[in-house]
Amino acid sequence: MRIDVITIFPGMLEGFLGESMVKRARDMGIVDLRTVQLRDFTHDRHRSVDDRPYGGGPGMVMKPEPIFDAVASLSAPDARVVLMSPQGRPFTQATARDLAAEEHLIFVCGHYEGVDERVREALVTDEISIGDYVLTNGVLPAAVVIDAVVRLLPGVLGAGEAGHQQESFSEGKLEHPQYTRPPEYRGMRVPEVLLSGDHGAVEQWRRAQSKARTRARRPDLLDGAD
Ligand code: JCQ
Repeated sequence: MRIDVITIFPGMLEGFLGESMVKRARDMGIVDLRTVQLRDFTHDRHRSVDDRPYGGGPGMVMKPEPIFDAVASLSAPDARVVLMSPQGRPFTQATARDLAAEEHLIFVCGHYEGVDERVREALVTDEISIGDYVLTNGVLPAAVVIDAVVRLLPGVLGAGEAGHQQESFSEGKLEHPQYTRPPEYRGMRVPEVLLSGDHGAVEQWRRAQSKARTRARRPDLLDGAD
């Protein structure tokens, strides 16, 4: 998969990408990930990527020309062009699976008060939000989406980790509690059933725990959403 990220803060993304599982995927040649400096597509002396809003008001708006030119420089007519913004459709595991099936993703990271609406009209194919809060720019949201997508690409997770994808959110429920050694720590015992060796009983216990935890913390998931 090819991923391009258009931003005025490429260093923010490179820091994350140089450490995470995404680095492993890059080293293995599974993902070809590049950052594109938006300021390289400006034409004025100050390399401006934003300007004052027509109609007045506070804040600045991202200019259309550098964004259109940056995307055009990638000459990728078939790529999905993803705008990260609080106004987007909420990001879910289903969105991650959908994007993981693509050949080429281009992320446009917004800043300031927003982007000129013509970018949405004529360039962006997907507008995605990672949650109902406002950040200073779209780089961290893009990193979140990239992380969720890249771990789904074949070969990125180890054999042991891969089957795990089927559980939890993919099945629409929260994870059951997990324990490892020792069997007692500071007076807290691991539930007896997990030490019993009875795989059927363990499975039953985990299912019940998962359901109870989902009902308590995320009842919205039990209504069949995603
Ligand atoms: C993404 N949840 C929050 C901030 C404007 C495109 O316009 C803007 C983009 C941002 C950055 O993204 C977020 C965000 N999901 O803040 C303001």
